[in-house]
Amino acid sequence: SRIDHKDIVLLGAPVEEGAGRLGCAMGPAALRLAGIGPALEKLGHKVEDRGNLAPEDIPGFTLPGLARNAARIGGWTRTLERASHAALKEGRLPIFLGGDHSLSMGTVAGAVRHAEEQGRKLFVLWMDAHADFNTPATSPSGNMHGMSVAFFCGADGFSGILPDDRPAVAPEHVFMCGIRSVDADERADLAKAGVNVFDMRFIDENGIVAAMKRVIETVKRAGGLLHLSFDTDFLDPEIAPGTGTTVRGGGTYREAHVAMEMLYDSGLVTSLDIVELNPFLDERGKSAYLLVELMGSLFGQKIF
Ligand code: NNH
Ligand code: MN
Ligand code: MN
Ligand code: MN
Repeated sequence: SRIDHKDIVLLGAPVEEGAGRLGCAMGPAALRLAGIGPALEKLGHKVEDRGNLAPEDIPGFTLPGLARNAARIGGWTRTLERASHAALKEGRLPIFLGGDHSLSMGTVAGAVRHAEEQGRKLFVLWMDAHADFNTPATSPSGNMHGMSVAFFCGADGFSGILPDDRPAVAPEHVFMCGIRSVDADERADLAKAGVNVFDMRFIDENGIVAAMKRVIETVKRAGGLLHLSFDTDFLDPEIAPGTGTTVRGGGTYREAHVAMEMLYDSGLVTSLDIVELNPFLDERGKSAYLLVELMGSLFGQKIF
């Protein structure tokens, strides 16, 4: 078999209570229907679809501040943290089929625990219109899909979801790409924490290739692991309407593809989330098919 083949596991995470509107629970089914498994197999990878996960029950759990459905999201976080850690420990490349972006609270927490056990650093590439750096104290909406990065970077305000001694991701190891909607307190916290933000203006002025080169070089130099978290709303709503919080001026078709192509060539991505696909809002599978096509580029599909 090909030497660059990956042992991929698909894990459905039909969580939708972290978003402001329902429908993301249908995301895993839509990605499967759009052919994610066969697309990756066709590229020479071994793909094992383990079906959908289910959240742990944490009856009565709440968080101080504004955090809607904290018990449900806390339960998903515990389940996904274990699933992510276990898949990486087995030497697999887990692809989490979302589901809203709160699922990254668990998937990234599991990945950083694994990285730490390996004596490696975990880097996160967050491709999104939004920074998802709110906390229950700063969030204007209370939607936990807008809090994932703050959570896995160890921000205050989330205690009781995971044990206190779990490792956090260093904010300087987080790279955000495509950002164009940030809340007021969130902006101040991002700057204070030192997260690397390639916003849409950076991409307009320098190109997405410059942003990706910086990410890839940094991770390579550190010998790090790289978790890619791909929010559907990174993409421009003209090409990906099937998501709940569209923001105009997003990544183009070719910007998204070349980013995925560069990541494939780097060989660095060790875990992945595909999130915020809301099939109820999509147009005849357009966004689901595009996401599958982009995953093709991320896993070795060549133009020529
Ligand atoms: N920043 C907003 C909030 O916290 C929106 C977050 N929505 C997202 N994030 N889709 O990717 O509610
Ligand atoms: Mn193998
Ligand atoms: Mn997001
Ligand atoms: Mn978003």
